[in-house]
Amino acid sequence: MERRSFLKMSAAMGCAATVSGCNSSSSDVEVVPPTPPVGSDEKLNWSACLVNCGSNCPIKVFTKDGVITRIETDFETTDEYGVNHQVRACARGRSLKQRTYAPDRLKTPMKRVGKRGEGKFVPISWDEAASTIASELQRITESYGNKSIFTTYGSGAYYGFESRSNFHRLLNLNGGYLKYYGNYSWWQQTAAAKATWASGSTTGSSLLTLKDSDLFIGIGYNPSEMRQSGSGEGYDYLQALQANPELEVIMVDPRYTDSMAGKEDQWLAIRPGTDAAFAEGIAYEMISSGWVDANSKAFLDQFCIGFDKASLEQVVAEFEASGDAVKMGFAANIDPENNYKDYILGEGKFAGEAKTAARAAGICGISEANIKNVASKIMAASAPYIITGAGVNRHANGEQAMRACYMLPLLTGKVGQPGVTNGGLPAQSSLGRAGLPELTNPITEKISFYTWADAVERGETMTGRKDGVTGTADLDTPLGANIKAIFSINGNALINQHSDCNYSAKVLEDDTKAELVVVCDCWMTSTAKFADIILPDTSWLETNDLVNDSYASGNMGYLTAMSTSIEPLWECKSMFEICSMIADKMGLGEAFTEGKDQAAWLEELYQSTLTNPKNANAEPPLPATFVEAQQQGVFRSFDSTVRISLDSFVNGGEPLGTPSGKIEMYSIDWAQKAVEYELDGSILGHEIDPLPKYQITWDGYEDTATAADYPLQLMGYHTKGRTHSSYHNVPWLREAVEDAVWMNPSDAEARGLIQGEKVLVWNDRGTIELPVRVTPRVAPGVAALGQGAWYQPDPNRMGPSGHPIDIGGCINTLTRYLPTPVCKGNPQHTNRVQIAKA
Ligand SMILES: Nc1nc2c(c(=O)[nH]1)N[C@H]1C(S)=C(S)[C@@H](COP(=O)(O)OP(=O)(O)OC[C@H]3O[C@@H](n4cnc5c(=O)[nH]c(N)nc54)[C@H](O)[C@@H]3O)O[C@H]1N2
Ligand SMILES: Nc1nc2c(c(=O)[nH]1)N[C@H]1C(S)=C(S)[C@@H](COP(=O)(O)OP(=O)(O)OC[C@H]3O[C@@H](n4cnc5c(=O)[nH]c(N)nc54)[C@H](O)[C@@H]3O)O[C@H]1N2
Ligand code: SF4
Ligand SMILES: [Mo]
Repeated sequence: MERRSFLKMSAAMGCAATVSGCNSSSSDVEVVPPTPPVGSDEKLNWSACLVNCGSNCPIKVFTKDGVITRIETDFETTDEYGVNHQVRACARGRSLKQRTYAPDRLKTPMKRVGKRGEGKFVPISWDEAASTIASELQRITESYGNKSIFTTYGSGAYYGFESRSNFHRLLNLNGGYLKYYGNYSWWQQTAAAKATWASGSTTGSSLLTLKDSDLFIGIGYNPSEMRQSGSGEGYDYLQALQANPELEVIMVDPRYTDSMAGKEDQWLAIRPGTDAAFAEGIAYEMISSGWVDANSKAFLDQFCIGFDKASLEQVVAEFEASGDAVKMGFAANIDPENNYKDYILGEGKFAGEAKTAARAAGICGISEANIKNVASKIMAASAPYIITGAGVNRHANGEQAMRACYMLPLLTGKVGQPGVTNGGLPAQSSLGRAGLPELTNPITEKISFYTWADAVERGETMTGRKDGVTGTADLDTPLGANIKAIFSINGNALINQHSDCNYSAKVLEDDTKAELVVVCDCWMTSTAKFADIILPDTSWLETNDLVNDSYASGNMGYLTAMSTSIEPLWECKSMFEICSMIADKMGLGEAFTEGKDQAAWLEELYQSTLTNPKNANAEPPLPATFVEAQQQGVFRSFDSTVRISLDSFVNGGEPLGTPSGKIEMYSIDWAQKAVEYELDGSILGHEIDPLPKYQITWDGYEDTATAADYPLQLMGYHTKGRTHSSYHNVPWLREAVEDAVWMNPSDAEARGLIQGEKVLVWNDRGTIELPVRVTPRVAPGVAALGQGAWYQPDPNRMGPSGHPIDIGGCINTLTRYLPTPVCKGNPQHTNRVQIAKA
């Protein structure tokens, strides 16, 4: 069946069976779901699912005698899309009863008794926990200074007030701490977007504009699995397809994802990390055919720099004549010979190296005919929407891969028009809520989120030039302190979510390096096992708070006034209580609380929410007090504004914040970084280039050095069964979404592997054991694994890598810890492995 007729049929049927619920797009039949019976002795409270999936779905919690009886999703309002419709939770949110009562809940504060990482703890009192942390903080501050105190990345709880901000406030009252910049999600994407058009992540056109498009190309774009909320980006995408059945959809991904599942016209199975080559092959067709000269050259001349030599010569001349020292400095590093057109066509200094579709095919695995076909479709489209998802950015040199893909919309010359996007992640809408003020941090230096292990080992000598440290006097002034105290707050990135678990474990095991590791979590995670002191936090269902829709709820904004449905379990305490206690021990109690308890803070923060202009159209209108808001539960506001990327620049004449003020196909900033940054030249492809270029990288498809031992490319992806490592310990979800390494039948057959049998997956960094899923849904030569399973090395079994076998099947046992060249991000999707029967 054609996608078009399939969509029409499913629209008529009203509801297809999806996990996150499905809304009918036809407004003539309003289907009201039956209201589950509420026993007269049952109590209902509103809570929310606060993991880092981009939506904070509201959750209805039913209790009886203080015990959770069941969890329901939101179905309070209409099902009709776009009129403050329901925000339905996915399978994860609906499993919160299991998660809350999981046997591995942290029940009391604990201190380590064995070797760090061994996982041996004894319970201690809250008083002892708070006193120990207070005195250790004071000792470490005096001995090593505030720069030696660090809070790691942690995205497990998108609270409003009860958040990690409490710890930041505490540490700021103690004189400050070392902060990180960036994130594991899309830091290379952000770097690429900033270099190209000077704005960050979600600055693409909103998906609502797909009504005006005739071609959709999604490169590593999988909203149906990574934005699962019943009102999130995944749902917006489905609705957009239903609203425009004529839209032709081409998906470029090494995996056949749920975002396809019959809704695409074509799946192009690409090799991981080769998108830049694919984009170059398309660009070659567009330029060499004369299409760009005839159709978009005027756009490129007016709005971009770097397409051709002349555009760069003009910038150099302008900058040199400006008298501005910064611009003159930039001009000195610009090489007009290194321009996009010559690079693609194989002219000028690139003579003989044309980036043809045939060349691209040999690298990316998509046939020459298919590459040429995509190019033809782009040229023929009146409004192509070409988006590149963040899966492409989580690679070695992912910065370049993203930028290479961003060239395609520019080459069409149509950016700024309805139905078209610049390639960035789609614009999102949000309602506003206030958080606890963190106060001022006098420490100016920051490290990349990803380089914390380096900062433990050699922070004293890390610099801007070599390691991307910011906030120092200049590129060569060292950070000047090693990390000595680590606070991991609602994060699992000390071990599980960071690269190379075995290496991280080694860094942490030595307690003469980091002398204090504090973990605040709700469950005994792999990171918690490396704590000196464990602080058991209350879970969401035990918490009062005002939370918003998080950061990627698509066009829907909402606020949830959460109220505790059960008393804090065991001895768990909220982050506000925990930090108040530690502050007390440090003589900072009054400064921390300002004399207000949780209820007073929540009310005060709520009052500032009332005047936030983002909330002006919330339905129902926000009541006068927080307590009244808690009775209501959810407030929503659908944003039907169609945002077009770069509209203000292309149509409004506002200059961009790039050095040239224009869209930079040639990044002037990166030309400078290429000169200034010091990179390890012995690492394949570890280089910076101001032009977007496909680069052969370590562990990439063309890395012949590792290919012999490790012939398969292994890429991770974000699975429906978890949000990162969160929800891993829910048995229902482990049953619902299999944890297995995907392999193409041809690769499985070559290894004699049978569906479902246990395999070992290994490289030099480690070995994992898990079942294999033999499926044509993954490209030949590629293995794919949902990230986030819990690291669980078995000390009694050594793998071929010489490490204990990780029977938890955590992909980060195999990933390499190597910050990327430009922005020092995480290349966790770039790996090479071998696979054999266990
Ligand atoms: N190989 C590979 N690695 C990856 C990725 C990948 O694609 N591949 N993705 C990366 C990305 S994009 C990200 S954002 C990171 C995410 O990395 P993390 O931010 O570490 O995310 P989670 O694994 O969800 O860990 C969150 C932690 O918060 C805890 N938590 C949950 N609720 C609460 C609460 O109420 N209170 C407290 N105190 N703790 C709570 C959870 O138990 C969990 O331990 O992982 C990155 N790692
Ligand atoms: N269910 C679920 N949802 C989540 C999360 C989760 O853990 N679980 N995490 C949330 C967070 S914090 C984030 S940052 C986002 C992450 O969202 P994304 O970064 O978009 O997620 P990924 O699954 O890493 O990658 C998206 C797609 O890119 C593909 N891909 C990987 N490498 C390549 C490549 O080299 N080329 C091409 N063309 N495609 C490639 C993958 O197969 C996948 O289908 O998801 C969020 N949503
Ligand atoms: S995991 Fe995301 S989509 Fe699922 S319930 Fe939680 S917030 Fe909603
Ligand atoms: Mo992320």
